[in-house]
Amino acid sequence: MTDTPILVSTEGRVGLIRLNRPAQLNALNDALMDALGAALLAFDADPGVGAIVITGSDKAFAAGADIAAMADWDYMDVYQSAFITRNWEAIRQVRKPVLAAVAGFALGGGCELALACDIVVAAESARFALPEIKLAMLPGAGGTQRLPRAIGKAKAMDMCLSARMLDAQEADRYGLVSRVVPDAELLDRTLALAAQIASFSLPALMAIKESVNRAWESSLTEGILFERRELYARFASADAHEGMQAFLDKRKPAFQHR
Ligand code: DAK
Repeated sequence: MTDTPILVSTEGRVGLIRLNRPAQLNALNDALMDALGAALLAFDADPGVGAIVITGSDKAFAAGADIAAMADWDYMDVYQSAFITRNWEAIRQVRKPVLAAVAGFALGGGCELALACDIVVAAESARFALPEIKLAMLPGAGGTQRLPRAIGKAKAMDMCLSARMLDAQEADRYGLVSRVVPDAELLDRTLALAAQIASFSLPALMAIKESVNRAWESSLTEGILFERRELYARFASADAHEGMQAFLDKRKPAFQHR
């Protein structure tokens, strides 16, 4: 048992959040999701942080929503309290890049949490599934929407309807994850990637994240219009002028994140 559902720290400009319910394979209960949402929003507001990493344990990123907590709820409980929406969706408000470092099980809500991150780095041991159908539930934290966008309808239907579990290499082939690394290197490699990202201009990172997310949510014409406006806005950014001048001066840019 632990009283601290997440552990929060910073390494340079990277905010690190470790899910910390190892005895329950990091099953996602309200205490954990409240704390995770608060930590994400705190890092998002912290000018010293440029990227955020979420990780779990060696055995589980997260084995899903906490089944023990949910077992007795009825419709009015989840409807009136806006289950999922009230805390899980804090991650959608985060404007900085969020990376998931996944080892072991990423099941149900754990898989959905990874899908809500911007970059997923998987250890060889990572296993991804949306097994809610086994409980006569459905993936209700974005899984039925984000998974087909990530890997296409055919693979997503297979995973949602049959509870098929993907190993890390399959997840990589299908486009569910960004990179696969050895287990022993997972956190170091993800933190190094996050540090590299965080070294870039923060407003440019936020503009890129917002533009790529637009590709999911709009037509190509609207998305390209949005992208073009974001590109024009870079010319109002001191960092963009610094980046171009540094290239011409053959020196490293000194970004002010403005
Ligand atoms: N919830 C609560 N406890 C869990 C858990 C979970 N999801 N997963 C594991 N645990 C607990 C186990 O009960 C066990 O506790 P003790 O018996 O030691 O007290 C401990 O973690 C270790 O688990 P196992 O003994 O089972 O470990 P194994 O290595 O044998 O198996 C496993 C690992 C991951 C294959 C297995 O634990 C498992 O199948 N877990 C359940 C995975 C699962 O079904 N996940 C999906 C959860 S449903 C909704 C929106 C979203 C959702 C639902 C509703 N609405 C909008 C309404 C999302 C739903 C889900 O995510």
